[in-house]
Amino acid sequence: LDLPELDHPAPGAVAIRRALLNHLIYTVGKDPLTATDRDWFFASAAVLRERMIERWMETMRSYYVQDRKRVYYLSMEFLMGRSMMNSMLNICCEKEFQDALDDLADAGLKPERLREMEHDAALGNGGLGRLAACFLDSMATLGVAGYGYGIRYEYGMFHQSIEGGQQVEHPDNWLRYGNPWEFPRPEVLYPVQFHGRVVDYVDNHGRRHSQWVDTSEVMAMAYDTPIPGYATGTVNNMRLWAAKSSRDFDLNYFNEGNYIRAVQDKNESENLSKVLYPSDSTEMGRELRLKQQYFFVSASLQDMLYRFAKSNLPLAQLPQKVAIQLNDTHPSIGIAELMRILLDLQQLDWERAWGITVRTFAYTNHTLMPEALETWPVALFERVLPRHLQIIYEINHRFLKDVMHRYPDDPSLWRRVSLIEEGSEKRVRMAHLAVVGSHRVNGVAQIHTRLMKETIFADFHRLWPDKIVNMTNGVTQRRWLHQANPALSDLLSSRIGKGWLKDLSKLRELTPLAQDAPFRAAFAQVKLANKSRLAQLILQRQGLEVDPRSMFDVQVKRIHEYKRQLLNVLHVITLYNRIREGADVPARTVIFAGKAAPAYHMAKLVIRLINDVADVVNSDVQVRGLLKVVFIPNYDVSTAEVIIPAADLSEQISTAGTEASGTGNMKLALNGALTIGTLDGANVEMREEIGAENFFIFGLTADEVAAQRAAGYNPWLHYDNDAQLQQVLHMLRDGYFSPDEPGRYKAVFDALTYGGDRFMLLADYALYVACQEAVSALYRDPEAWTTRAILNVAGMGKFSSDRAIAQYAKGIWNV
Ligand code: DL6
Repeated sequence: LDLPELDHPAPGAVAIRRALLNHLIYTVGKDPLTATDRDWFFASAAVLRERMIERWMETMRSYYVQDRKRVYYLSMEFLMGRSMMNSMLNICCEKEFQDALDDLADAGLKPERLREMEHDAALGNGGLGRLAACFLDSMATLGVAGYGYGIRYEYGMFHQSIEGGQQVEHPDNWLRYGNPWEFPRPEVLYPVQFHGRVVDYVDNHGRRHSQWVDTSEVMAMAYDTPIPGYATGTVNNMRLWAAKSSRDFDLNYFNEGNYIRAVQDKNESENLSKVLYPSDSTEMGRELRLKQQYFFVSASLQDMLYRFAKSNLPLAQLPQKVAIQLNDTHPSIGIAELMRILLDLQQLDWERAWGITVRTFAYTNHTLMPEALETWPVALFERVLPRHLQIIYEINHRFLKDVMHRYPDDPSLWRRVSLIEEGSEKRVRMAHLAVVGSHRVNGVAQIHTRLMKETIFADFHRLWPDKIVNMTNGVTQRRWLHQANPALSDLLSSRIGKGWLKDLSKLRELTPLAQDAPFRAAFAQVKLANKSRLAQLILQRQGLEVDPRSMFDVQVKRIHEYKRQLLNVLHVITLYNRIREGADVPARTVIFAGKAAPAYHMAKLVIRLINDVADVVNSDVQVRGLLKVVFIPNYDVSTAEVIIPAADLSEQISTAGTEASGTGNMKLALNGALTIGTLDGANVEMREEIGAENFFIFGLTADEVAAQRAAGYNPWLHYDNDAQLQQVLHMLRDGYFSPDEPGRYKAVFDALTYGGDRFMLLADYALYVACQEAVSALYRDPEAWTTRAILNVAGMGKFSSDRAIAQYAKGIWNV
């Protein structure tokens, strides 16, 4: 190929350029003359992957040779997003790689387009799945021998479009062009059993045993993805399981000449890993979901025990060599499965098996919302996993015997803590199984952990006062500051060095710089550039122009009643009314993004309302450019990476006591947004770190919410005394924003008033509006605003997932 030589290549760039061309030609099979952007992306991924492989093997080998204790993070969700930039950074050739890409412009490569060619790996719904991804990054960076185990869904989180103001879901066919980061392992294949029945038998020594027989079988096949740590040789592994039929087709049907039926059975088995359930924070009691849970847990446990067996240690030592972290209750069937393996296959007696199990498992709770705590009908369980149900009954029997012994006069306590919920339909309580079967249970922010101890797990806390611990969440600064916000990353590094990439507490060194005028100017400049970049995206995606000099007021997260996007809308309408009455306020662009669970009617109605309000506000000349409302469709990791660095104001306004932690709150503050929020989740700790004077807090506290709820919350009290609120609510009720269908938002009005509103929006409305006024006042003083924004960044050192993982390692995993 006739390519010009590089002028001043960074060391390594020449080799990378050569490797890129080689891979384009020999791996992707394309001539540079005809290569598309996507071809170049695949060539780049091949180069990066190649540079990870040796370290990956070396890491795995060293864990084996050193017989390291392994940490297995079991999660139904891993919301990884894109991997290319992360690999570049962590494999240490970011600068060289960029140089090589720039120099290939002559060969037809467009570096700025390359990034966009990568499809997000969206194997998660939101916070819980993204936390798992941040934790993998931090485990690799800290050198923890951590493995992620999950499901390789063929279809990830649905793609959201907005049509006629409403959410429409489309399948996320993320594997269509192939996934360059994964390694299929057709030889790593485990059988997973379902259905069947249990038979009892007595062995030669007269001991009774059980055996699960006549099962149907699905195979789990492994796909491995390397997880590189930052500035370390460590490359860990994420192993995701895909379902494969145990036979290509059923020979019986085939012999009968029923070819179609034979293939149909194969498809049904493979449906197990077909699609991610697109629902967070609500229980979904579907058989397929239970099967997905058992499927990946069973395969993962077989894999771990295979690895453990290579150490030739007795099973009694499993807890010294293996820690299993349950990411929510979704994998908690693992407790019964390990018991089954130890009892039925290894023939251990109950006490020994139980001791091993409890010391191996730990459980992270991510929600206090009762409707999100999984329970399964006993009848369903019995059909799908009959032996596990027996084991759960036995766990419960022994546990309750102990409780009765300690609290002989408290039958109500026995009922409350039982693993089985009695009622018209008996159900298995997975959270109780997880608590009883784990040696540690953790919440994800201080307030959440306190409330766990006081509410949903109060009885268990009384039984085991040391079991429940706190592990406040964190996010990886590599993705959420360095990659997402390269200009801010450079600015910070130019003043305090790059140490913060590995030790986020170093951000404290920024504190004095808040008083440094040139630094403030540079900081404000970066923010403005990020806002322009977002304005560009909004223009491209929606054809809507927004002013980067207006305040970017951002609420991005799943759409859920408890997160109260609706409260934000009430404020927007209030502001709109005031502006129309002539008020002079600093210009705002209120930006929403987020997906609603497809069956969550109220959440979808809120999306529609936001879009309807946007239509009215954005086209009203009386608004004089002082207010714009935007709903950015299809919020995903990549979109978050553009929105978050551009935010001035971060909306974290859940009803106190409902948001377990939040992690978007952390990402936004880390990028210099000021928070307006309630004393909920991690907001509480962020405010402590950042300083109350730099944080906009409003609203009822969790204790006040509980007290009002107990006393009987009366929304009309707030309605009756607030003319401004009435005006806003009447506009909703009477179809101001939906003239084509005046009754469209009557249900919203009703939910906030007659419905008694669990999330108490009206109780917080006036306080919220007043707090927003304080926000506007501060925004009028750009120097003061920027000072506080810098102090926000400076105070975020605690909220790295590195810190969180270090705490898990010490406090739970003992590694
Ligand atoms: O812990 C991660 C994340 C928290 O930050 C959020 O506050 C919480 O809502 C979320 N929980 C879920 C609920 N899923 N379930 N079950 O996603 O976890």
